[in-house]
Amino acid sequence: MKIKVLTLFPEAYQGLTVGILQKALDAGKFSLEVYNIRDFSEDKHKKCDDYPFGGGAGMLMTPQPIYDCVQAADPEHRAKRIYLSPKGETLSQKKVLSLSQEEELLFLCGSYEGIDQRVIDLCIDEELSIGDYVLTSGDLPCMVTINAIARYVDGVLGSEESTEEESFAAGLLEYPQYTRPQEFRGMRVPDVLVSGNHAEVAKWRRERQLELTKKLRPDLLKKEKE
Ligand code: 21W
Repeated sequence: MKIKVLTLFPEAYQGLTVGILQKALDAGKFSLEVYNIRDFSEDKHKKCDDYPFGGGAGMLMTPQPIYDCVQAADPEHRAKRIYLSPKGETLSQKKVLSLSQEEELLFLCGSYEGIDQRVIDLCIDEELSIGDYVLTSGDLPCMVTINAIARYVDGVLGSEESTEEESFAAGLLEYPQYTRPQEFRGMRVPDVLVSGNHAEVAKWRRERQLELTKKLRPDLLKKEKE
């Protein structure tokens, strides 16, 4: 998969390429190109913001640098072009899975109070939010989305951390997990987990998942039936 990011803060993306994701990039499982929108500004001071017509607080991103950056990054519109926006569809695991099937993705990140509506209308295929809270730009939502998608790209996760088990568990909270020692501060690991009886272990985990989900996220159980 090819991923392109258009942002005013390219340096922030160093924080994305650590751990499993860095390994996957090194192995060529997917590629990440980060474009600095400011590089495309035709203004003599490389300005990328301006006042909103009609007035109001704050500044908007001006259309020219964004439009030219999109044309440079994706001249033939091969990518699904996504604008990270508080107005967008809320990201879900289902959405992550469907985006992971794309050959090429372009993410446009806004700063300030947003971007000129005309670049959205001209260039963007869909808008995506990560939830109902206010951040300062689309960059963290973009990194969250890429991180979630990358886990589904073939060969990114080893067999140890496969997404197989997750899809079985879809719609349920995770069961409690324990590692050594068998007793810690007087608290023992449940006997069934050290019994060696795989069927009993599976049954125990499923029961805990259902119990926890009913208690903490009853909305998920309603969804599973839909
Ligand atoms: C937040 C920009 C709020 C502008 C019209 C009239 C992208 C985000 C963002 C941001 C406003 C996402 C206005 C969850 C987020 C993002 C920056 C409000 C005022 N508009 N997902 N007045 N949360 N945030 N604009 O903040 O760009 S995806």
